[in-house]
Parts: sequence; structure tokens; C-alpha cells
Amino acid sequence: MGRKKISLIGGGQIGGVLAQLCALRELGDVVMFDIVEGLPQGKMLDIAEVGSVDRFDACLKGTNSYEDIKDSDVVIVTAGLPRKPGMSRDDLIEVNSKIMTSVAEGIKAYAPNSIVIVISNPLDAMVTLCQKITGFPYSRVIGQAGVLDSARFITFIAWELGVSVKDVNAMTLGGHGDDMVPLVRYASVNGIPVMELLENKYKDKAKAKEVMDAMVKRTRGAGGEVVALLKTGSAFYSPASSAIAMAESILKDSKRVLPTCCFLQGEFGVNGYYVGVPAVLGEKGVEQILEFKLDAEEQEMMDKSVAAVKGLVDSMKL
Ligand code: TXD
Repeated sequence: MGRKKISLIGGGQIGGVLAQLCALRELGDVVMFDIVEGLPQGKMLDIAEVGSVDRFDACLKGTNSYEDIKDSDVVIVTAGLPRKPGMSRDDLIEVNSKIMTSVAEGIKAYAPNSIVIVISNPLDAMVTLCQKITGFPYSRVIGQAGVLDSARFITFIAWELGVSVKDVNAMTLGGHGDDMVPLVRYASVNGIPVMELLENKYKDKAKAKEVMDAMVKRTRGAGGEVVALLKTGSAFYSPASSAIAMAESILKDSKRVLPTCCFLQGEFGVNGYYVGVPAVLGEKGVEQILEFKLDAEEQEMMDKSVAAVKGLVDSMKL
């Protein structure tokens, strides 16, 4: 049995971390494609030369030719510009649509059986475009946003309560924009509702709600917070780790339940759009969407988030 093959389209900030994580976790052989000559070759050589130190066996190849992504099991796309301070993700749509069009054509031609994880922004629109151009089944073209948005929410909750991030469970749904939906009702510390713990901590319901509202707000703006600090570029360690969690579940057929940007056909009241929802990821890609009933307030937030996704996707006139 040969090793799995992972291709990374885009060898920038996120692409580099993706390659290193694939190698460290021995997920398979890795190809990094970029249009810049020397960049993917240099990064992959750099990582390959430390295999003896990091104790991994993997073939790593940098390339400027789509032919090298042939027979990929998983393709992860980060090609595209990142935001600058003051920009919204949506401001990237024009330039990144052009890039995504050429990338999707390359994947369609050379890796027709792969499962594609899109990371490029604006995420929900770029996944939609990638699926349209490749023509792959919806289950094989997905986007990474929710794992990261949820991880940020979890981090803030853990810091607030002084507990390990490992014991906090929380999820965000919806689009990867400022209207994303952090699910407060299901946020828990090993099953104990976070709101109950906050009420115990502050002995005051109103104060507990105020603290939670602030964490929800920070989660929604967390990408922008990093952009503002970095000044050039956007978050890259965390999006890479998040996409690797999805890729690993697919490559190992683990069937993890991860918030994933999936094409919805009626689930959560959404029809015909890519939106973040809990999904089972396995060797076939999205194997199930786990639907559950949102309460009125959550549904209202979801509808608002979906409306923003629709506005952006419809503006592409696909
Ligand atoms: O959670 C998420 N989904 C995200 C998404 C979180 C943070 C950032 N996210 C977005 O990922 C970000 O807004 C960007 O749209 C992408 C990539 O971010 P990254 O920080 O890696 O950007 P870089 O460092 O600028 O790298 C982009 C690379 C760069 O090396 C370019 O040469 C390459 O993309 N590029 C291309 N590669 C292949 N093909 C084409 N046409 C191409 N054009 C540029």
C-alpha cells in the first residue's frame, strides 16, 4: 500500500505551515504548487532536509506545474491574496476569483478524484466557485472556516474560565464572516454548559451574559484582530492546523465531526449554498451533515449569516 498524496495549491504563509504539519504527522507525500518560481521548491527542500531531526518519512516536492498533483487524495487550496488591515474578507473577491478559477481548472484536469479543501478567502464564495469549475460532487469540495472559528471561541472560553482548552467544546456555524454564529447554548466544559459556569462565577446572570457576548464578539472579529496586529498578511498557523484536522479525518477515514463549509440542500433551512455546519468527514469527504434544531435566536443569526453569504456568492454571477 502506497502513501497518501496531499497537494497544496499555494505556497505562501498557510501553505508552508500545511506542508510542515503534513510531514510532522506523516499524513503522506506532499506536493506544493505555486506560480512563483522557486518558492515551493525552496520551502519543500527546507522541510525535507529536516526529516532526520523531526523523524518523518515523506517525499516533499515543490513545483510550478499542475502535472505534479496527479493522483492526489486530498488537495488543499490557499492560493490567493490575504487581507490587509482595514479590509474585509469580501474585498478579496475579485482578485481571488481569478486565482481560484485557474486553480480549480488545474485540479479538475490533474486531480479529478481528489477531495478539495478550500481555505482561500472569501471562503464561502471561493468554495462555491471551486466546486462549480471542477464539477466535482459537493461531498468532495469543502471549505475550512468553522474549525478555526470554533477553536478561537473555545480559546476565549478556556481563558475566561481558567480551564484547559482540551476540556472545552464549542462550535460556530454559518458563513466565515462577521455574522458567523457561535453556538452559545451548546458551549460546554466536558458537557457542563458554559453559561451555567459563567453564572456561577459571576453570581449574576446579566454579567455572565455580558461576558459571553464579549467572547462571541471577539470570536467574530478574531481574524481581523490578528490582521491588525500583523499588519502584513493574516493568520496562518491556525488556519493551517484547522485544515489539517479536516484532511487527517479524510485521509484516515476517522469520521470526525467538524464544522465544515458544506453545500446545503435544505439542511438548516438553507438550499443551494455553501455554509458552515457540523459534518462527518471520512474517506468520501462529507459523509453526513449533522442537522439539529436551532432555537429562534440561533436561526435568526444563521439566516443573517446565510444572507451575507448569498449576497456575496450571487455577486459572482456563476
Ligand atoms: O480560515 C480561513 N479560511 C482563512 C483563510 C484564514 C486566514 C487566511 N485565509 C485566506 O487564505 C487568506 O485571506 C488568503 O486568501 C489565503 C492564503 O493566505 P496566506 O496567508 O497563505 O497568503 P500568502 O502568504 O499571500 O500566500 C498565497 C500564495 C502565494 O504564495 C501566491 O504566490 C500564491 O498564493 N498564488 C497562487 N498559487 C497558485 N496559483 C495561483 N494562480 C496563485 N496566485 C497566487
